[in-house]
Amino acid sequence: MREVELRALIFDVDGTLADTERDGHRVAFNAAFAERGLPWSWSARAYGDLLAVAGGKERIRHFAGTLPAHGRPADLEALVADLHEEKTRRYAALARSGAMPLRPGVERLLGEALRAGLVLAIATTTSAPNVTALLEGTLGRAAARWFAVVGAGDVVPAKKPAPDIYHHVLDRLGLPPAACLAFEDSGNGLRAALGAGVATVVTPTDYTRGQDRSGAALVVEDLGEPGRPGRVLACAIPLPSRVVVDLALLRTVHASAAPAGAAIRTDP
Ligand code: XBP
Ligand code: MG
Repeated sequence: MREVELRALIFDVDGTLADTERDGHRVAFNAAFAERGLPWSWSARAYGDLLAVAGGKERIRHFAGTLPAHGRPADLEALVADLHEEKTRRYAALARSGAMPLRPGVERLLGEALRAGLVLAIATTTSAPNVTALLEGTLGRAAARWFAVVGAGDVVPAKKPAPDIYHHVLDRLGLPPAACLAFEDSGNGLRAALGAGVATVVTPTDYTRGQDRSGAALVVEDLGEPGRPGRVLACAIPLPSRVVVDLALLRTVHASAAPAGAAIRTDP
């Protein structure tokens, strides 16, 4: 049994706070490509494969590398930077418009945690302007101040599944990993959190449903709402088949979580 008290909840953004990839980031990437007159357009299916590459700039660079030599742009780095700036402008406008609502239970759990005196943080690969825009578009301008630390994008050299962003957030929180729980949607994100020693709750999306969730402390379809509990997909402790993820449940899961990274086998 873990002896350390739960002090902080660390949230991933894309796929975890909100389901932002298919109808948000992907749409913004395609609009940026069209704006620059490029014959590139990522289908929902192709984008699901491209999500294996964390980071929008890295994703564009990877995609360009898959093109036949004659289709590759001359000055790739300049193009990647320009496209990503345009894409981020478009995505932030979409996020600020409220087009991407928070996933079930997210707003409820954030409020419960704050009222109980827990610290909130964000550890994400996406760019910082996107985080601010999504919080403004879903919770209002003041919500950015709910999070003691926002670790985003290029603030660390290596992106998920590297643990760097979680190390960055833990350092700035001044908390040990054992005092925290992470919330992620993808295999890359889970490995990043476990790599930093943080026990993790996974709420998969359509894009990440089939990914390896080994090591997760809890896998649940979403955080649920009273009267609409989320289906439990895997957990190391006995739970009902559906749960509302609240602080009482999180404290139980946290207390029983094996040292992060232990191979809790889950069938995707
Ligand atoms: C998801 C990502 C990001 C977004 C695109 O981040 O990998 O790259 O897909 O955002 P997370 P950018 O799940 O860690 O929140 O274009 O700003 O990278
Ligand atoms: Mg994610």
